[in-house]
Amino acid sequence: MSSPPYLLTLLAHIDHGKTTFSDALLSTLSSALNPKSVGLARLLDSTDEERRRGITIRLSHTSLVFDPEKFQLSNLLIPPPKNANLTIIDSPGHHDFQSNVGRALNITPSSVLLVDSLEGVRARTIGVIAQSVKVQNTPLLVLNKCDKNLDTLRGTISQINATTATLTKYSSEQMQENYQFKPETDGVIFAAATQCWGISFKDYIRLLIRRNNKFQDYSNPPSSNHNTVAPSKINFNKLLSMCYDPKKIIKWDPQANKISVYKCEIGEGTFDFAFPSFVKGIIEAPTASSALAHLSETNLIPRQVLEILQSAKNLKLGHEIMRHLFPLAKTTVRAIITTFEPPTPHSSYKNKTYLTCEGTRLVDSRDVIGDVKGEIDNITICRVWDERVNDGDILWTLKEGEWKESRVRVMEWKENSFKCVESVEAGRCCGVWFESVVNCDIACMNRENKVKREKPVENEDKPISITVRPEKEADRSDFETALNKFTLLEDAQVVVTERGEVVISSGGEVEMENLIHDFRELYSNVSIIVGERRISYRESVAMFPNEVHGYKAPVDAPRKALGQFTCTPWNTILGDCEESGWIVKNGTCNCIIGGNNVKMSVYPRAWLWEGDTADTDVDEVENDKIKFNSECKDWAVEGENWCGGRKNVEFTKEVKESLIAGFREATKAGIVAEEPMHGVVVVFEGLGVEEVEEVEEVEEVEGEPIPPPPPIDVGGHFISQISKSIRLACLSRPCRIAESYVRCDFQSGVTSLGAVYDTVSKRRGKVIEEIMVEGTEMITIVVALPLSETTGLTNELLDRSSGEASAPMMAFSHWQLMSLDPFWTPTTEEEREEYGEGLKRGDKSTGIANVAQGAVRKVRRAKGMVVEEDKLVDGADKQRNMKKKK
Ligand SMILES: Nc1nc2c(ncn2[C@@H]2O[C@H](COP(=O)(O)OP(=O)(O)OP(=O)(O)O)[C@@H](O)[C@H]2O)c(=O)[nH]1
Ligand SMILES: [Mg+2]
Repeated sequence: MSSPPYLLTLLAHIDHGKTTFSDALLSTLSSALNPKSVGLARLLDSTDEERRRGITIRLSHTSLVFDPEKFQLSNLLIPPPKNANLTIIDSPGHHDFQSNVGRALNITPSSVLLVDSLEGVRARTIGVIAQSVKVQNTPLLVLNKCDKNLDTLRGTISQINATTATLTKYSSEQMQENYQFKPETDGVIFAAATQCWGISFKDYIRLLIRRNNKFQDYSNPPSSNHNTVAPSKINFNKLLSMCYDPKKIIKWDPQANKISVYKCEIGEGTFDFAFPSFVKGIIEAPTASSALAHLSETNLIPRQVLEILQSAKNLKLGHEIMRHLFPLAKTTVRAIITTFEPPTPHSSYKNKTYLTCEGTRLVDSRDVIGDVKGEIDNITICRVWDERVNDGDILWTLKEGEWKESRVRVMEWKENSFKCVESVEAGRCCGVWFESVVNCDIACMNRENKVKREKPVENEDKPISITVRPEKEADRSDFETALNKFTLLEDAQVVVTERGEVVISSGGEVEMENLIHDFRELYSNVSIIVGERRISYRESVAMFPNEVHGYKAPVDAPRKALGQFTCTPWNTILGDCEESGWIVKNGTCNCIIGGNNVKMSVYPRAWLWEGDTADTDVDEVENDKIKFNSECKDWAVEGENWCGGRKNVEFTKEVKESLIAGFREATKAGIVAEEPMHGVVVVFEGLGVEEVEEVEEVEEVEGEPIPPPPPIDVGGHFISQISKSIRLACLSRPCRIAESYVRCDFQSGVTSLGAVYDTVSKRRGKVIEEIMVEGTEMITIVVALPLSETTGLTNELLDRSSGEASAPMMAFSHWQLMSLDPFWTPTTEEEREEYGEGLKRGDKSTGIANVAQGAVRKVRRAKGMVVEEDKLVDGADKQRNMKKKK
């Protein structure tokens, strides 16, 4: 029986070599693969789609058992368990599938961060580090593709450390420490996954020292600057840190039998020069014998080892020698054992295997058939990560930080319902019913194996949506069954709108394409029609440019603003508003609902949208919160919206609850295009009973108490009216639309830069960074681009750069407010002169490129809402009736 596994997730930007790395481990630790097939077999990319695209889409894992003695690792400070088990999960590097990475991270305490040593930190490298920081998942660092580059190791590590430092800025000191990679430890590996070798800098120093077996204890630090010191006096750790010093070079002097430390110029130190040239001497040698000659010159490899290598006839290249001397699996295993705590053996669970599930969603018991129906109320959909889970096992479950033991029943989805099964194998999805908890976060055999987690995995943004429907209406019931299954087992977000439309959302175009492909191929046996791509926006309000810029908010100038397009809910509210005499002005609304007079104000949280990047200044958010708290009672937060009541006003519990309910309803769907509202603060100023003119004077009779005022009716009508008045108050502020931005990261040759920048600026993109890739003519370009402008970007870049630009890697970056007013029409004399009286469409064809208006129209049209398009035909010729000549 194998021991509990070291569980690790492989993390990296796309194509940095995760799947190849797992191939390399498989080739050494199992007999599944020949080293020559590493990188070609890609065993963990098993689905057809993954093989066709050459990228990882689904999480897949493999469990490897290794014998520490075989690797001569049993003499380590922390002895590894015998027959240790290493379970690695290969995750996708493509941004669209980032939620899969989050799921893997949530069930593994540690990870391996791979970075291409030449490309360095890329968009998804930042993304995966952020995801890993969120769940406090400690990583090892593997600088991969060292066969291509060994010249910029220091720079790449500094770049990675700078990135992790920024991302752990607000974490504990321990976390900040864990995320600083030190090349002088075993936790940083320099590897060539395709060649199956991996060496740590410490390995190289070990060679230096092991040159003479007498040098085992190094206690005193040497003095630098040409002083030669006996190695026996050197403290190993001190020595390592000296070796990393760019101004010192350390050499073994065979004649004097001493280690000498010399002062040197930057870039000539041990780490920057001696170590890379040692490796290069081997791998760049044209033949195995010249590589061996280099090794014997360096005098670092014991003669016996060299002789063994010389006699091995099958060695053709230096890479093969590297693989023999420093097998990647061994370096990795050593790094894992020395960096991570050993998994606790679960001796109390003899005869039972290790299991981890990941709870995702609840299913109603109506979906279950079989003998268990009566006792089952909720089923959690789980994925089994290791070995198998048996029906009736007792598992440890974690929910809201609390561990609890619970018996489980396991079932599999078969023909539209869950059926109990005896056991479920690793890698499979299943339904699990927990006897004593509902929807736990994770479940496993041994709770000590799990690290504590502060937050659940992030709720990823899925900005791209499309609608699907069955081709024939008669197939709807089959379609819905398929959809049900799809929702349960795939990582898609599926929403059925009020209009009955089925909307599938995803993180990007590739994920969407893949989801639709899977839905068609695996789930739905009826033909489906896929609608147009839909992008979500957010709605907000801006500050008061009214007085400053002569701005007229729609409420103050209904006709002009509405000339642009009909905004149905607005009209309805306006009607109500006129009838009931609500006073709406500059973000406040004073309304009378059922005899109550409610006053509220709406403020924009303007800072939320300031700046071009996602990193909102946390201090500023805090300041705003303090300001809000000093004047108001903080009641509720809904997304990025806040609501509260004035401090000096008392609201009863029922009134407060109804006001919050109204606020929630109003912010769920904004007034302009029913998109969610963001960055809005609603303050309830007061509530009173309206003074009605003909109120009977209540005569005060001496001695009798004054009758209390009539109770305030705070039912459904009150809530909906509050919601309407909040939306109306929002509309009396300048309305704004926010769009989501992606960070695109690609490379281009210098010659095609002009065409590339032209493409980017045409799509309203902004260049954030340009970095020359060292030793090449290529430039890495990072741009922020609105998501709506990314359709077809890859092809356009390729076309315009004649194939020189690489396909852009996109990752969600931030939401940004459009400065344009979607209600804008020419009002001043000059504007009318320039743009004319006529109504203009919100697109570029008419001279006014009002992107905000265009976006609103698009969303409204997609949602089936009324859109009053420009009916005027500018400069149209007189229409003629074409009579057919007989
Ligand atoms: N030269 C060199 N190429 C490598 C190395 N490791 C991987 N590659 C190549 O890099 C490419 C991508 O490797 P993969 O293993 O598919 O990368 P991945 O990180 O799994 O990619 P995704 O799953 O799509 O995120 C392949 O063409 C590999 O052959 C390496 O050590 N050296
Ligand atoms: Mg892969």
